[in-house]
Amino acid sequence: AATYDIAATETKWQQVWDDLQPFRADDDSPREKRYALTMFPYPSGDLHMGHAEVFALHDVVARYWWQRGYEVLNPMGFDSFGLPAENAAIRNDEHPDTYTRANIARSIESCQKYAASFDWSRTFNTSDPEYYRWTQWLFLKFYERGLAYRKNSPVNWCPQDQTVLANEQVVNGFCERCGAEVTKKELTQWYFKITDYAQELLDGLDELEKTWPDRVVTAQRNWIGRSEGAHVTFALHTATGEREIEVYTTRPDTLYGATFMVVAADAPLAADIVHPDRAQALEDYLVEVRKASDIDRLATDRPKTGVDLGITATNPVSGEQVPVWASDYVLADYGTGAIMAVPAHDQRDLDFAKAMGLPVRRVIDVPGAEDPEESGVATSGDGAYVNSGELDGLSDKASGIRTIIERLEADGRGSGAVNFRLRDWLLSRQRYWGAPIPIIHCPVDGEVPVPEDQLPVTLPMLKGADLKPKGTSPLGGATDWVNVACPTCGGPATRDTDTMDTFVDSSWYMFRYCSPNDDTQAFDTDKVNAWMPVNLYVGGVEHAVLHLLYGRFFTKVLNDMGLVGFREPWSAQLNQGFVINQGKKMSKSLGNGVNLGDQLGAFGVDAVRLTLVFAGPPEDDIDWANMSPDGSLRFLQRAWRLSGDVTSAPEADVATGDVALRRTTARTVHDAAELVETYRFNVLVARVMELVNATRKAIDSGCGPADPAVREATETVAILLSLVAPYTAEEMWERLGRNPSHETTVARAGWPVVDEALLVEDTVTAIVQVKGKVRGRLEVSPDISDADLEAAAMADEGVQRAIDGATVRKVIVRAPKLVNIVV
Ligand code: ANZ
Repeated sequence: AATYDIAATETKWQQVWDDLQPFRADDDSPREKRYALTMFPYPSGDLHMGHAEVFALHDVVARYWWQRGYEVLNPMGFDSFGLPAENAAIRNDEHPDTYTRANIARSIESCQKYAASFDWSRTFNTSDPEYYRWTQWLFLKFYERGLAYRKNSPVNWCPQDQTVLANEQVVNGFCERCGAEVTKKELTQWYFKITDYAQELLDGLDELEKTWPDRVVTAQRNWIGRSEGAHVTFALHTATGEREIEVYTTRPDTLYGATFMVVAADAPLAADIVHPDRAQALEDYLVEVRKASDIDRLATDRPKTGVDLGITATNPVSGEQVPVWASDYVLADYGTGAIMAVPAHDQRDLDFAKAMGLPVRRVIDVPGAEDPEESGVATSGDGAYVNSGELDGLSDKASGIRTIIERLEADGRGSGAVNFRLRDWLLSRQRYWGAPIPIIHCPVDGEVPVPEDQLPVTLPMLKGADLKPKGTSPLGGATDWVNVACPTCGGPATRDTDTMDTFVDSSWYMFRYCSPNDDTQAFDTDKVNAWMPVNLYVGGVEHAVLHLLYGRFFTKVLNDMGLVGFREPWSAQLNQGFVINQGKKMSKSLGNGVNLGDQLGAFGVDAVRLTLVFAGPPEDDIDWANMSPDGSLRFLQRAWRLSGDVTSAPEADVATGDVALRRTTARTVHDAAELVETYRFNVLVARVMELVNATRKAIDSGCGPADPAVREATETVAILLSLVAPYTAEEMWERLGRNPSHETTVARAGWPVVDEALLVEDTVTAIVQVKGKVRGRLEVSPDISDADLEAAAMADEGVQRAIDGATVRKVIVRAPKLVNIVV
């Protein structure tokens, strides 16, 4: 059978597309706008199978929108600053700048060969000074608003990458980038005050829930972690005098059962209040604590450790004196860093009490539950309050909580409170490859922002310098760069030597694409408001609480600044699965990596794209070992052969064509739209395959190749395939005589127009009676109106013969089944 030459076809159409630039988004187009965005890659290598998958899926929607007549913004750039690119560069013994530029050039070429419908006229890299100038500008705007600040606190430290990390970058205790176990360090670092937006970030999810994947919404809700409870104040009796200590609890109703207190061992408070006799013990303990990750510290099954601080506190409702301990199971930066321990009803408190021999007092009598002190199992269920003063007699939690909060408020010892798990976003990094923080430290004036007209603060190249992570920023060694005059007093000052994390760069890139070459501002507000919010954002679920949370935060701040007209950047979202091989994630150590270039070489771009789209629902993982790109290629050749068989002219009147094939075509087009809009791209491919089969059958053993319905079906195949297999679609279009001199592209041909009437496939048989006898049967639409059915009955020849000129006295119509004519 005839086949087309893959390599020649790819070269030919790339040239045509280069000339035509069919996917340039025009800001001034009168068409309705759509913004299709896919997460931009880190240029730490060339494109791989994962990119091939996302770009193929994403392109179905972008190309569909073009065909439907929208003006589509589908940009692509590179998240070129940051650890992934920097680490890869260091491994390759190259400067990150040269290294990322080379990768970007290769990736663009690969994307173009891959026929991804990106608008390359809008591309940028986050490491371009023209871009990071505005990243720095935004930092300064946040700083002005009090949303960027520096503080000293225990922070996550990656011993491998030798830098601090945001909480969001610590995944189950390990570095999100390199997998090393994260430890804690006490450091002064820069933060964004994302916690100011905690409630709003949570509330926004109620709307996003309708169009975002559940797992992302749930991950964000849990990460923000809102809880309701109370702040309770305990009087503390230290060696140096009286002071107060506040705790956060979700169960203030268990206050009578608080038999001791625990302070986070690494909170400054612990060292402040410890009795001098116990200070050494605390210090020794701290050495151990610093090694543990937060995940370990919060684990319920971990043996409890701690130090008696040698002081007591007063329980504010019972007046009882309770001991105060320090332990690592209380986190320094959650709540107030101190807790009231209720061992009878909190498992970790009970484990601690048992380990340290502290008292346990039950305050809720949970029916059927054993005594926690004996069983070792804390009870958290509902029951009647006991040993609880004014609460005794009550038995529901809500009234218990309300009553105790009223009492605390009356006594001035506490109040109802809401707490969030979300922490401020630590953004500074002790690494080279990032946007320098535009702050100058002056011994006289303190922190001084770099004046806006001096932006960007250019990252010095430091060619030949050792950029390996050492725990402090390599920029510290660039003395000429570091030493500057203070913008305020002119005296000697130094630049901040930390750089911003990559996630800062990617928090606003979606705005920049709307006016990518504007050198007067970060982005053009009118253009941003015209294109955004993004209609569909396609990318990896691994960003659920990182990029996807940070970008939402930035958008809210920018809206507060009056720079964008909306508060959520991404209206709808789709997360693709992973491409795996032989049941496992591809990895060097397993040797199961699949090279994209090899696959493209063997089967061609279209077959690889089709395979990835056809594999299953987009969210599912694709095991490449179970795929058959050669099968995809055979299908594409089969589709292409149709275009050579069509013998009717493009002008042939399709209305005269074979009805059965026309119905199949109409139904396919109709369903295809819905399938794309509901992300069932694999089903779309299956339907195109069916249409190809039906057309082949019509040619070989049906109406024959000259029937205009065959042309209609084949042209429809070409247009639908343009969403998935752009090269094959172009070849077909050309062979069909639609684009003989390459002046257009099938990708912009427009969505096929079909006769809606052909969609009414199901008919019912209506019976027509004249004088009580069946005189006619009509095939009609199930939703035909009474009037139409009556008219159809009257027009029927057999019926007219039966009436035979007599006067019709009455017509009873029961659409769609019966017409009874009385004469
Ligand atoms: C007393 C109590 C009794 C508690 C009880 C629970 C059950 P969420 O829901 O996550 O906000 N807690 C408070 N601060 C803490 C910290 N810094 N480190 C570790 N644990 C901390 O959890 C709030 C509960 O977690 C608080 O309520 C406190 O224990 C603990 F039957 O207080 B509870």
